[in-house]
Amino acid sequence: MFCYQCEQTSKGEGCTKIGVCGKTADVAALQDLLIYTLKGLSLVANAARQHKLDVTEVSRFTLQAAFSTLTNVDFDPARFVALIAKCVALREGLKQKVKQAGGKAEFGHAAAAFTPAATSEAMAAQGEKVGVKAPAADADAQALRELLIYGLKGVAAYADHAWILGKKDESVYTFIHEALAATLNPALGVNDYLGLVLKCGETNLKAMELLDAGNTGAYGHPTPTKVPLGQRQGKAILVSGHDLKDLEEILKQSAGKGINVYTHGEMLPCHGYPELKQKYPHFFGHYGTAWQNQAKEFAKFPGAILMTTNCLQKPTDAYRDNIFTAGLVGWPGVRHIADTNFKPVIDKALGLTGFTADAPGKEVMVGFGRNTVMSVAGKVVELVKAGKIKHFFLVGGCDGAKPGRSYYTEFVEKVPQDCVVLTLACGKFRFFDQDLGEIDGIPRLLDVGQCNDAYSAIQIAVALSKAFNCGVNDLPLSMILSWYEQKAVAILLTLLFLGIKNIRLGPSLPAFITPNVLNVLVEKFNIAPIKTPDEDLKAILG
Ligand code: SF4
Ligand code: SF3
Repeated sequence: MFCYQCEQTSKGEGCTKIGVCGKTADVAALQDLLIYTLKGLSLVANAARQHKLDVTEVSRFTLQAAFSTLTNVDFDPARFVALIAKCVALREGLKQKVKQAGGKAEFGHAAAAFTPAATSEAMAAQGEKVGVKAPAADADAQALRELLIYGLKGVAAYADHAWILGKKDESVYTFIHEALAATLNPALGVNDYLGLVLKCGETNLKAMELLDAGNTGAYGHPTPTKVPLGQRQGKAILVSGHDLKDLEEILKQSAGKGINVYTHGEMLPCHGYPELKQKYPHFFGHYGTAWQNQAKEFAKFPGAILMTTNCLQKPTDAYRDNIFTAGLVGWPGVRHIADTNFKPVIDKALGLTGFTADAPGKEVMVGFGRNTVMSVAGKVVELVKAGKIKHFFLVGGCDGAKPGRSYYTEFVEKVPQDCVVLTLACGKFRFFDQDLGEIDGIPRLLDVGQCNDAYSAIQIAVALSKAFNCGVNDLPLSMILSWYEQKAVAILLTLLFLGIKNIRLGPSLPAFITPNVLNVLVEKFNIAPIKTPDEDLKAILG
């Protein structure tokens, strides 16, 4: 086994026996084999497009399959065996169509002709040979190839979320196929890959724009909303992950049954969507914090739990019977709901005690998406010009279990009173319930949303740069980012594509980046690892 795709990777080098995330060696190898099979499918899809053939089914499959290999999504070997078989079947079917359309029968690489072995074990052995250590021009090209593949997994994830909400863009899927196929060429060098990773960032911007249109089109623009962190007496369902459609379905299907619905992790910002919060009075509040605390938090939740994509951890015995997975999420032996009929979740909630008494708690504010923030842009500009707001910090990204992540809590605590903190994604749980107060009616802590809402944060930065008549890099704005999985990699590539400089990244730099590649990123984008909150604040504010 060798996997180093996430921030949590063992010793900052690579997981070699079992993933720190809980991924087993066979699942790691099957995921590598699936990516390899997708590369072969991509070669055929590229040829099919040249012959103007319809590749809709192949595109959707590619998104789902790549998303399944994202960290903390699917740990079930059986699901990967099925995905690999389907990938080969789609590839062979598409080959026939290409041939009938007068195209070639050979695709120049073994990946397009590969046959999976008969057993899961033998397939895992095949996967071991085609993983991250496959030949490349040199170590730097290999590093950039893996950076590209992880970025593509992130793009696939966002494009899949968007597809579920009816938003599609052929250019996104075309690039994913072209880039996956390109990684099969061992002659590609550093400059080729640099071009591809920036194009990946550009494509991700499109995917995120689609997703933004999907979310706001279906559920309205988020508005400032207070979310209770306490509990209400009654039966309960907890929904975690990022899939708004699943949350909506749970709300619809559980209405009028005496069940209160709570969000967990990245679902918190969903309380800000008018079509969710205002339509369903039993959509009550938020429970718990970020994904890495789920074992502790889920064990104490007295209701049913639904895990949508992405960050699932190994369920403990304390709640194994109460948890369900949906969409692309999977854990061997955990009940999976593939068709959005959530009756089993509702029945489970009705059979459990629920909360036996009201337990009032704090409240947090969500709903500062681009629409809301832009509506007060004029006032914000005035406050900056009057010297009342000195600087903006975007403190966002993933959370995780490492102790170094307390940097982000401390950073926000130390941000001076005349500065505003924008945040998004699950890293916010390091400080989300702090009362940072207001500056002339503008809250000092603005929750832009999920990691899926990074498009909204980018639009806010662009709007501010227009209001100040300067470039985004010239704004009094600093990005202090934390990464964990491959959605964050895709967002980072988007920021680089947009030419955003001076990003501070932590808690540690990716293990797959070589010193030479890091030098390129530093030279071109002045990207820097986080130091201490004091040092970084001093360097930024002077
Ligand atoms: Fe290790 Fe991360 Fe890979 Fe899991 S996803 S095996 S923690 S590098
Ligand atoms: Fe978090 Fe998984 Fe990345 Fe959506 S829930 S940001 S880690």
